[in-house]
Amino acid sequence: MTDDRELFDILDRELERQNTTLQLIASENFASKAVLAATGSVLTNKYSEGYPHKRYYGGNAIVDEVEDLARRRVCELFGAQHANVQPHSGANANLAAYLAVLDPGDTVLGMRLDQGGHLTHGSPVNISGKFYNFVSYGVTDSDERLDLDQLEALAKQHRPKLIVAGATAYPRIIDPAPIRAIADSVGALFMFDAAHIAGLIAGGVHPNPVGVADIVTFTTHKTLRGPRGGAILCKAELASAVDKAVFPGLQGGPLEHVIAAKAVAFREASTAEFAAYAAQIVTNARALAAGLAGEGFRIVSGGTDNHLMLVDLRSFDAELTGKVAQEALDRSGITLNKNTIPGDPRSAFVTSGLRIGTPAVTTAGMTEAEMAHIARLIAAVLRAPDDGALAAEIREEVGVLCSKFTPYP
Ligand code: DSN
Repeated sequence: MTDDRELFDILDRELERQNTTLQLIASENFASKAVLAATGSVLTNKYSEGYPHKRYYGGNAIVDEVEDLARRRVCELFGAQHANVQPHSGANANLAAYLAVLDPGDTVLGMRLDQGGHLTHGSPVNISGKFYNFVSYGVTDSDERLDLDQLEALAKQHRPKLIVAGATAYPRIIDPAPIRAIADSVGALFMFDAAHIAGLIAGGVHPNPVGVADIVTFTTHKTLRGPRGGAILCKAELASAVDKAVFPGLQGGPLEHVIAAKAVAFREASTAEFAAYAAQIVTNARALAAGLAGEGFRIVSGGTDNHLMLVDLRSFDAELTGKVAQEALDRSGITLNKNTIPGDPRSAFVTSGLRIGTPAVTTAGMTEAEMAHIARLIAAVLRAPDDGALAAEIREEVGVLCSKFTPYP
């Protein structure tokens, strides 16, 4: 197929890494072969600015079928009135949603980055925080859960045009209903960023914000297990504004090969098998959190309702940072990321916590017994993070474990 060994040898090594080490990054997953095939298809060759049946270039009749199929499937999956499947990423989907309903300088409520929110929810270093007047809410000190009282008080004080819910590092269910009520009480629009939990919603294990929120954005590659990309669902009355914001507002030619892969993923996510997968993600996350708690780690908010947990390392070892832990675990074949925890005294580059997710290992077929094993491996590494010989031993044990659960045999 190719004589470009220089590049494809590198890809072979990445395949080997994914097959032989533990992937515990909460936002990652293993897409199916059908998703990979669509992503690697000839649709990458086609320019199709515009939308189905209204394109700027010729030759798009077949592309139109692909994009129509993706839009129809995702609307059916989530019960949406309108879908835009063109956003290249979750960040682009969020920015397009803002562009659709806000003017520069408008006030928006979003979750604080260091309490679980996302960069695009108003961080000062992101365009969202530069172009719009974001005011941040967070979690309570007492139970580390979304502080709805604070959200309501800030909404009354600042009268935002938009309230953004959703998170990138928050382990609990986010119920859209009370946030809708707060938005209504101040006349705000309500956007739900479901990037992390789209697969849990599709699988019926988390409440569906579609129909409750005015706009729902999400990524297709996390719990939803599709190709890397984003999407927007909205009420019919916002369809035209959302479409105009994505193109020509923000993006150029859509990635129709990725849209084809999104269509594949939406079909996969509509099956009973996927619902069982989504439930197992949460079962596994709870088992892993319980195993880690048993090893002496404090789990932020006391547990998890979704695909991830935040681990406070200080109860295990007051000196251990997320940075050191991430690097030590990486050397041992356990891939995850350092993360700030609510009220973290350390910076985002150092942190006192880890974020650990179960979507990928669940796709690989692991269940509660493997979660207990992984908890023991993590604790063993972190008891002696500088021990190179121990890292090599654990790396071998991880390899044996992964050989029984290989995502791409
Ligand atoms: N990088 C994604 C995550 O890990 O949550 C969000 O942008």
